[in-house]
Amino acid sequence: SDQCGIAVESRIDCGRDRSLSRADCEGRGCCYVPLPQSGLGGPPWCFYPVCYPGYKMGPLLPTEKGQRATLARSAPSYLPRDIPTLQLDAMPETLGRLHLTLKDPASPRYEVPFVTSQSRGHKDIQNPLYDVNFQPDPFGFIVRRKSNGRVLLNTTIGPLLFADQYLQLSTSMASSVISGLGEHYTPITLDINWSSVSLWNRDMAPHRSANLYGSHPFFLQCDGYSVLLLSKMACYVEVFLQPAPALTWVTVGGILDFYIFLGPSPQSVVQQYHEVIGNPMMPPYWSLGFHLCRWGYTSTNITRTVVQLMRQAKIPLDVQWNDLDYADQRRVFTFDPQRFGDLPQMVEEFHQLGMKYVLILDPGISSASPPGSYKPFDDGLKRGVFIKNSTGQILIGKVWPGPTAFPDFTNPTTQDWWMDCIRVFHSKVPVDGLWIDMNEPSNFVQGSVDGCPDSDLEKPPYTPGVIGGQLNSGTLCVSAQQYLSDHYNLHNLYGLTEAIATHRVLLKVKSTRPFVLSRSSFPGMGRFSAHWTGDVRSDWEQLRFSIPGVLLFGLYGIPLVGADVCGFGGDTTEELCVRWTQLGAFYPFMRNHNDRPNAPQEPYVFSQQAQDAMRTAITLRYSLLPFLYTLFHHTHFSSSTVARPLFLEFPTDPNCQSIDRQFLWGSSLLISPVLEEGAVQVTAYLPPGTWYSLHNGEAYCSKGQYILFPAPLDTINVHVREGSIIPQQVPALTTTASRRNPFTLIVALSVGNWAKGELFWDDGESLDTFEHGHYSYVLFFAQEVQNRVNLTVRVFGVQASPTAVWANGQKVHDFSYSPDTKVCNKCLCFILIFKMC
Ligand code: MIG
Repeated sequence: SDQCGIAVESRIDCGRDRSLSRADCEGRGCCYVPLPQSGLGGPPWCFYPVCYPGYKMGPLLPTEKGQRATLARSAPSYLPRDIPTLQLDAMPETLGRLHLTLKDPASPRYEVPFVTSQSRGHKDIQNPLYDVNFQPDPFGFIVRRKSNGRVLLNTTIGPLLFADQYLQLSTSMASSVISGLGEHYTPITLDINWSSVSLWNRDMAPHRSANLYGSHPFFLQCDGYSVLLLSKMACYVEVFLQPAPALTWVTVGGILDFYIFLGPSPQSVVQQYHEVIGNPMMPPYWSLGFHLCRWGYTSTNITRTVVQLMRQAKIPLDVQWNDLDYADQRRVFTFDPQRFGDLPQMVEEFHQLGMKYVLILDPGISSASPPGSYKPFDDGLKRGVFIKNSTGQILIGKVWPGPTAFPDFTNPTTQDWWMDCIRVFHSKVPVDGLWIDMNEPSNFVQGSVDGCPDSDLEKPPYTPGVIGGQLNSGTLCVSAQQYLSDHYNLHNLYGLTEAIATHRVLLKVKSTRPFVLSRSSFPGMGRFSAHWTGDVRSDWEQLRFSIPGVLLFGLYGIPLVGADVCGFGGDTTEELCVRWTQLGAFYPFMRNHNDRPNAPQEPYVFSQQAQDAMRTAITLRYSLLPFLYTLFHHTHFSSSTVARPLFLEFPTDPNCQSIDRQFLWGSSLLISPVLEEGAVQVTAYLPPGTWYSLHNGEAYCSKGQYILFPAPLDTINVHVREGSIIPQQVPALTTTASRRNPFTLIVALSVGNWAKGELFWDDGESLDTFEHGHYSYVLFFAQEVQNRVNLTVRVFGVQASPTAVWANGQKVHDFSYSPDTKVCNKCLCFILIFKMC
């Protein structure tokens, strides 16, 4: 009938919960139209008719924050335990941000409390960028961009389902180019050809179509600029994508909670998203240096030797790490009395060298030590900090130390206990930062050593598309009890809550900017922690996919991110490790890390030629750190991205839409690494305009085209965008030393013969320097008039009148300083100017 005359690409699956025969399908009131190919993975045979009965919407009434309506369904759906009555709230929060929620008014369900949106209330919003229209029966809504009438979302294409353990909503999308919905191993744009992604945090080495360590239910429409976020949910979410283009959210609990961001540019969409989840933290300067780690530095002496060999090779190193090797029987908050007996002295030595030290901290607390011999567990037991099973006993799983209990970081008592554990440990071993691993949380047995109960929570009516097939695979029983709710509702928050607790402790203990590196993540984590992309393999494909991996986390508001340089799993090769070090020099977070059984991959183990190439790459990074740091300042203060996909900077250039083998730092450095074995050239896209080689200033005038560049083993291609000034500093073996070196500038003139740039500078580690005014802000402006380049430097925030100003090694006599505004004109440095082509 007409009701089933729906284009194949627009069919919405009526049998997601199980596969249906014709009779079952028609019994649901759905259309059954088989297709020549098998239904597996492709378009469904059983799909909803044009008009499928569902909720009916009552009148919209004004509230303080917007409008509210009640939805009711008269007949039950095909799902167990329908919620018959729902409350809809539509809340215009800013001109570009609309918030919609659908919940069960009768029994509150768990909502994530960590999202920090400050809504101003709709009364202040005069003329928003959006229009919302509701279809009352069956319920659906349509969001349009007011300026051009373009439909951004349309949920009338399928029914709303809202049962106790199954919530579903479908919407059309404005375009088929979509990014986000991490954490997954994908290119930067998602495949919408009948694909699906599962958001359920899991300890899983990155590979295709697996659910990985973090969950980010956020997507960006690269050319539609509409975005949707499902934020107050930490339970299982699955998203189905189809070529209509359309998507369907399915979740197994909680509420439906959407933010729609209207941009209009993709860059402003990202900003609007970060306003809701919170801007990223300002990292300590040293954390932008080079980090070196491996699982298998089995003693302090071995660890010391690593540092010595790096210094002998004259390769910069800011931060030396230790993995689990340091711990006594792998129990956190202890150190092995033999192999790591002098750990405190070793850390002290590293500090003397101007270096920092970070070590790993797993959440699992050994529960099997003899009573009285392991304080973190004994104390935690007394204070009731551990997650309990469904019958109220402490849930015991298995991780590296053997049987372990899991701290419940949603409990304030646990946060205090964590503080005490770290404080005591830190008083002996003054670590500079903490690496929180295994916090999905990871468990080597399914659920617990005693298994899990046979319940609806453990086995929801809908079988999730996760690795292992069950929610409790590789983690805790989801019926386990936490302070705020069941683990079912909190699972995806475990890493975030641990990161918050750990950040807070470091803040208290050190009173400087905390450095935390977390494997698991959730929206908002960038305020507390950095992230690495987990157990990547040492191969060329993983090298290539590390770029979208890193760029996507920038969109998610976690800009301090990198993949393990040279790969974690398997043996690297010299060539791969050189190329990875070159790319890694442009990850916002750069750490070389390796697994125990593999061939060593510290820079100094390779040939002289490879070492030289690595030194060149890392040194290049060090010289650019003032620029990188300034980008972090902007991201922290006004929310942008550091490592940036090209489409964000050039949204109207269709060539940029799916580029993820190259990326930008901010808006002015274009990085084009070699990602293929044996290659000594790279084909790189240059967006329209003039780009200068960072190495020799050679200019390329691009019409928006691919250009073939030489890329011998010692070279990574980096281009400077016309019109920009890049502040640099003479590199050194640590940032402690490089921060004392002279600054230099690269001035890349535009067609109009001008360039500008900026530098944010402070002591690199104090808290809230920007908020307290303890910083300098330098603006550079250059202009060429009649073959004379005139460079203006204005330094803001100079606390006292400088006694002298130097430029290119010569005293500047005509600088001026104003004590009122604390601005100094003409205050630097060594300058390099690139000429136009
Ligand atoms: O089950 O601490 O991703 O970086 O070296 C493996 C040992 C546990 C996983 C981390 C990896 C780390 C390793 N850890």
